[in-house]
Amino acid sequence: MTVLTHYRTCNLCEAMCGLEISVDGSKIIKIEGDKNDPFSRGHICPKAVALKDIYEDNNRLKFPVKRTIHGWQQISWEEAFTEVISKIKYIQAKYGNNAIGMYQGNPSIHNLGTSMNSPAFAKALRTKNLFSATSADQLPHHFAAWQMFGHPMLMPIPDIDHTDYMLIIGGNPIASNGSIMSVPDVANRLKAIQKRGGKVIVIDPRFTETAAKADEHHFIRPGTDAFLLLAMINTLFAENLIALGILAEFTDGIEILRELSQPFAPEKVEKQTGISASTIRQLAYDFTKAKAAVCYGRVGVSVQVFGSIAQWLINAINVLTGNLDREGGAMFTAPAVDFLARAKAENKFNRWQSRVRKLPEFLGELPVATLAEEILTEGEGQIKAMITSCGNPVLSTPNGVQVDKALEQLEFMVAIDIYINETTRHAHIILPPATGLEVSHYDMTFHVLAVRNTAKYSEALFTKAEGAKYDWEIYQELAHRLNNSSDTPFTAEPPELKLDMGLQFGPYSLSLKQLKDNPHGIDLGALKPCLPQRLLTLDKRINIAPDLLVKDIDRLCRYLDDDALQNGFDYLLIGRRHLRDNNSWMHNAERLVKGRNRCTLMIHSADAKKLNLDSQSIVKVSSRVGAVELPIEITDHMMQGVVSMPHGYGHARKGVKLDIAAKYAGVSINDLTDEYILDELTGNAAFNNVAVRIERVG
Ligand SMILES: Nc1nc2c(c(=O)[nH]1)N[C@H]1C(S)=C(S)[C@@H](COP(=O)(O)OP(=O)(O)OC[C@H]3O[C@@H](n4cnc5c(=O)[nH]c(N)nc54)[C@H](O)[C@@H]3O)O[C@H]1N2
Ligand SMILES: Nc1nc2c(c(=O)[nH]1)N[C@H]1C(S)=C(S)[C@@H](COP(=O)(O)OP(=O)(O)OC[C@H]3O[C@@H](n4cnc5c(=O)[nH]c(N)nc54)[C@H](O)[C@@H]3O)O[C@H]1N2
Ligand code: SF4
Ligand SMILES: [Mo]
Repeated sequence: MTVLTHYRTCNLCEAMCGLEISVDGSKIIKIEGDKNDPFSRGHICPKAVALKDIYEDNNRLKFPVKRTIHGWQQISWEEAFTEVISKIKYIQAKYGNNAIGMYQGNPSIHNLGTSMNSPAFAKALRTKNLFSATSADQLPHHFAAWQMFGHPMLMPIPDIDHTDYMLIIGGNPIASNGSIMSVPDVANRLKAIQKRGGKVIVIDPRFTETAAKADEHHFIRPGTDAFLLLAMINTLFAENLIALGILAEFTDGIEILRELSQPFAPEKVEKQTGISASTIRQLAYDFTKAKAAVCYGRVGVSVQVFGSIAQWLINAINVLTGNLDREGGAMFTAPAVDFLARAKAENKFNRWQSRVRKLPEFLGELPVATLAEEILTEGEGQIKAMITSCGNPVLSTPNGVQVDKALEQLEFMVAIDIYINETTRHAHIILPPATGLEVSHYDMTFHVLAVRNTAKYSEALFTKAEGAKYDWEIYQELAHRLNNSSDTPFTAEPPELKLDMGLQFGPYSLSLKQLKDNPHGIDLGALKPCLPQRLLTLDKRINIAPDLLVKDIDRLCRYLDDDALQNGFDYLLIGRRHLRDNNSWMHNAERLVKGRNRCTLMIHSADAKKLNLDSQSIVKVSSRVGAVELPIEITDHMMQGVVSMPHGYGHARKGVKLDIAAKYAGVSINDLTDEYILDELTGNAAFNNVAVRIERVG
């Protein structure tokens, strides 16, 4: 036996953990954390080992397949490309360019070849109907960053390794390993805050795994974070705690913020938020008392009806207290490939609207909450064909049942994906790229969002299956065939060429060779202050009170004395993540799904009692759009009146070819979530504000 050791970055979540993989030929002996990775320092989570399962998974596709009346049949790449392109061209000629829709999912950003090449393909479609998981996730972060700092990717990242006070709102990094905060080994990094005398505070409707490690946890009613944040800002002004420091020299709009926070004294928001006025005041004091503090909000505050206001106010608190761009506060990265260096301020919002509901475009995309109706509603501009890439909108987007129905009636659908799942089963053709251990890797995006500047390139461990294609080959070929006549010669270009250039032009003048010579990665140091130079606003100033966001406060005010959030139902449903899940697509790895059923409805014991439920009960949960049945889990870790279930389950649909996931099918939370419950300003899905009824079954 000749055992070789391979080093690479795990591409499954945002944490970028370094892996040490021992292989004997094509056999993986073990996958461990790479202790010499300067960023992750040996940390991994259980999902990393599942890279082996994905590599070996018999359900994973390696060659194009076509859906026929006799089932799925393998076809050649040439036949697949020819048919896909001729169908796209036919449909665009018949109905117009907008008759093609495209949805791109989360792994797009976790794959070098896809992240660098799918945009050109999407552009070649010349359609306004582009969608992605962004509008089911972090869109409010981009919106607030663009409005305040001039660019959607200029998002401040918590300097977790140097802060003394970390206020975490709507994030559960112990389970998720951090997001818009690439932070491997987060548990130890949080513990280090406490060891140096600092504090970690969690605001969440559930007492989460992160809350369990924190110094304080406060329950909050889902969707009401904007009230809490305004009351904190109100306190900062009322108690003379505003201290911008050097930021004062280039920040505008302070007086507007003072005025608009006036009606939101802590006492005024107690009922809505469920947090006492004294606690809110204390949070504001403690935040300003700390040597360096950071307020960080993640998906729990993003996917709610006031997601954009909340992300804006989180940034605002960091600015008002002088904690933006300060060591231990919220900082900006200096990545080795710096695509922001040449970026400029431009309008990227509401340049067009969706056809049916007139939802606004942002960053060239429309909100995914409108996808199904754009397919189902007849008339000029109706979507007749779809391309999905790295995405599973049937399980991941609001009112998944309707998305399912919509995809079923398309004239044509192509999926660029590695599995036949809830979404791709509707495709006529699936184009599967090589993935995981078969591809090289560099995190274009997550180095921009990391708590420390590092750079790392990973070579492919295994060669792809013979005759298989890389993602960059697929996207480039598709784009080429759309843009050129069939006799124009073409060879695909590996992403390494552009990566090498990006590194050389970057702030550290690195090269691909240097990264190859350093397989554990290169440490480029802690985050450093960079304002006002780094700002991308036209006037190089921070706008702490952007008009669009200020105007949206009127909408918020309508909820102040009102129970509109409950929509007449008794319970609010929120989501949750578990360390062993990865959105919808990793339930086909036995080692991650075995054991206790995780697809349960968590409910507080007092609520269970009210509903006459015991620990063995199955409940029917219904919302405006649908109903599901699932077992409950009684726990006082839930806020009363709030229930939680994970997303990404619901694999029992007909035609799904995921043998292991089928045994742990569960039900989909997005059969309950509502495509009309949105952050109305941006159209982002508000998964966490779905009101539901709960009944005992049997
Ligand atoms: N209710 C509720 N819904 C949610 C959320 C929530 O918290 N609550 N979270 C939202 C969030 S944050 C997100 S990001 C979205 C995710 O939404 P999606 O991105 O739509 O869903 P995923 O489950 O990540 O699906 C990934 C797809 O990519 C495929 N895939 C995996 N690897 C590769 C690859 O290398 N190449 C290709 N081509 N395909 C690959 C998988 O087979 C799968 O089909 O879900 C959102 N939905
Ligand atoms: N293991 C694992 N890791 C993942 C993923 C995964 O599916 N599994 N998905 C990846 C993806 S795509 C993303 S975007 C990230 C997300 O990373 P996180 O944002 O850390 O994800 P969650 O664990 O969903 O944490 C959201 C928290 O918000 C809380 N919450 C819900 N509603 C509200 C509210 O109205 N207000 C407040 N204050 N809190 C609320 C929830 O209870 C939950 O604890 O995780 C990534 N990492
Ligand atoms: S935390 Fe994320 S990056 Fe690290 S091993 Fe787990 S899945 Fe991979
Ligand atoms: Mo996400």
